Amino acid sequence: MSVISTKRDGDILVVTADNPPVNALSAQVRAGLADAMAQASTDDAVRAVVIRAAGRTFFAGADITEFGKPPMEPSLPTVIDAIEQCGKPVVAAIHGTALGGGLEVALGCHHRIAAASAKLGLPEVKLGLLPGAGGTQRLPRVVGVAEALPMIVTGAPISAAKAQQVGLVDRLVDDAALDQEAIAFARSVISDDHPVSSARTDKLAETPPGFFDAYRTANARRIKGQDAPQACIAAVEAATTLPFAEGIAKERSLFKSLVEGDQSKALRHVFFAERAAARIDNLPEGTQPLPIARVGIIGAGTMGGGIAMNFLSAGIPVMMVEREQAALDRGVGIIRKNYDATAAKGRIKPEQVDQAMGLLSTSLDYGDFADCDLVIEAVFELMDIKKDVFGKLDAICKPGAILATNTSYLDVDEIAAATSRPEWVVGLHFFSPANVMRLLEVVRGARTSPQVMATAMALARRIGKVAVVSGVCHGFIGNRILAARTREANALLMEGARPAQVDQVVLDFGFPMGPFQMGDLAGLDLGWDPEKSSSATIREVLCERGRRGQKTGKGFYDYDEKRNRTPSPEVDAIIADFAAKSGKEQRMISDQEIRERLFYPMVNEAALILEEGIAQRPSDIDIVWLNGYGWPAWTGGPTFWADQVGLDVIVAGLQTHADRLTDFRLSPLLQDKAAQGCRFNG
Ligand code: 3H9
Repeated sequence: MSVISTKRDGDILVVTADNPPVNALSAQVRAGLADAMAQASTDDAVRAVVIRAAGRTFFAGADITEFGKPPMEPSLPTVIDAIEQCGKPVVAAIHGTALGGGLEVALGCHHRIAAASAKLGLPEVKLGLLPGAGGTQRLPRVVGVAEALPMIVTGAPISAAKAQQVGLVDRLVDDAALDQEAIAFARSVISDDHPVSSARTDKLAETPPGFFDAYRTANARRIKGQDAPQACIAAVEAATTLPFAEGIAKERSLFKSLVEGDQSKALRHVFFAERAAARIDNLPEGTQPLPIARVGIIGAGTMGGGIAMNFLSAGIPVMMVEREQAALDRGVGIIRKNYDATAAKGRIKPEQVDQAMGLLSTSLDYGDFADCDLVIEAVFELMDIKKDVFGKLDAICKPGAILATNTSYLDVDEIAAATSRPEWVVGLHFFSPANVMRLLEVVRGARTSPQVMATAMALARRIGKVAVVSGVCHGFIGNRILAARTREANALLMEGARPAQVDQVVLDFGFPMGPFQMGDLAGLDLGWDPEKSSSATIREVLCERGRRGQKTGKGFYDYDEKRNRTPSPEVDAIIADFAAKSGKEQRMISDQEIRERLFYPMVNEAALILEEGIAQRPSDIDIVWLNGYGWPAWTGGPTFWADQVGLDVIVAGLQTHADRLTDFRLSPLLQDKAAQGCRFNG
């Protein structure tokens, strides 16, 4: 069947797109739309047009797979011009998501009518692009710059109700009535003058003086180092200073340079990487996820509470068990406080807080897990404790219940061996704060069954996580690579670098935080036992001296009451003392060397992880670091970034620094790929 079909409803031509799964505006779709518009213009019996889409959504944008390939005619801007210039009114009937090029098509139409559940947005910036089919010029003309600019620069979609409120949508209708209403609406406007978005100037005239400079200043930190948001602002500003045709030319040229640039390539990689991560290798065909209707959680601390919120928010009942009532009460109190704070910010409705809390039950008795389909433990990170917990769960939980550990480092196979059902044991490694962080490492034990894996991945999607499959090893994918960076960050201190210099290199790379800032934020005493402290590491000495991180006002840095950090002479002295004792020569270390020493070993660790089969594919490693550790998305993640740098360059750098690197073993996989001029990705 053709991706675009037309059908007459009296004097209305109904143009339907049917290009599953998301009606992307591929070359075929564009050609079909162009033909349909030609038909509408020449057929005298047609007096108005409705453009609609079959399946789950209106056009979700340009076909991202076409970027980077030779352009195919007709271009999207040409098709949209043809729609706008049609002498007969054209109505977009929007359901699902009108995104990117899809919303640009709608903006080319003379009217927009939307199903109440629809969402509209220009998310191109998330792909390192700007709306390149007139969106930066037409949207501000239709809704004004104050509404248009944030939509274009953040890429966040708006609801149909909001779209109606700002004048982007003419009419909102019940989902089921959309097609009928769109046809009736088209018929009702046949004799009217039809509004042409590109010809409008009324909303642009409302632009306050200094609007763009103020926006740039207010958002400077958020968009630092990123090409696309800057280009988005420049293009929307052009809408206010240039005639439409010149504004479009400016948009075109900015789009062209973005689409050819490294940042957009990286972000497009991320888009597909995120979707690839959801796939489990070697899953027998037809493996179906099991239903999860009730979840048990052991531990009401920060982690257990955060994990619980994921399920409560998704409408899944939770049974939370602790050893003492006081701990349970505290945990429940924190969960409610978190929900109340979210409601106070307007992100959820007050009744949703009650709904979520209503799904939470608590108990001091493991026996209450008997009817749970999944139990997740978030208890202290000690093998003996975990084994004890799993032994108990095995005795209590019903057959077919999944037993999950939230361990960040421990051997999931050893934990599974404490049960009589290792096939039903899986690692679910949430990141803190677990109700906020998107990443979930789903750890596949040697005996974890395919169905349990499929269930865990499906459940992750249901609770809005980006899940990545990891094999069993110390620290799994994320923390194992983190350890490689931490080792080098510490070694650099001993050689003469200062925490602030190391952190600055990481900040300049685009991370929100450097390793020492991160340590201070998390607390340097994590896992530190004052009874057993032996003053053997800088970190131990810092803890001994009460420098336990931000919470004590000092750690690697000194903090003022507003948590502003300054380098600490005391820390410098501690480091110098350690360095002297170790006999390490102190030297000036360049930022370039710090960068190579921190990031190249991470790439090496990623390669080791791949050759050991811990990660299923290179892009999974990128997804872990982008979503769990603040790696800047516009560089694509560790393996994509390594491809851009050149694996040969990285291997040469590792060899140069080899004598100074801690616990270093060059990955044969990395070495081979570099020698053959290969990449990790594609
Ligand atoms: C643009 O429009 C540029 C223009 O301004 C200028 C041009 C000149 N193309 O996400 P899902 C695939 S830029 C190709 O799992 P959901 C996706 O890879 C574009 N493929 O579904 C996946 O494939 P697979 C601006 C696409 O229900 C499958 O569809 N638009 C595209 O969770 C299902 O996707 C955007 O950035 C595409 N545009 O979410 C919107 N979109 O099954 C991007 C999806 O093989 N899309 N695929 O893994 C989305 O945000 C979500 O897909 C959407 C549905 C919300 C629509």
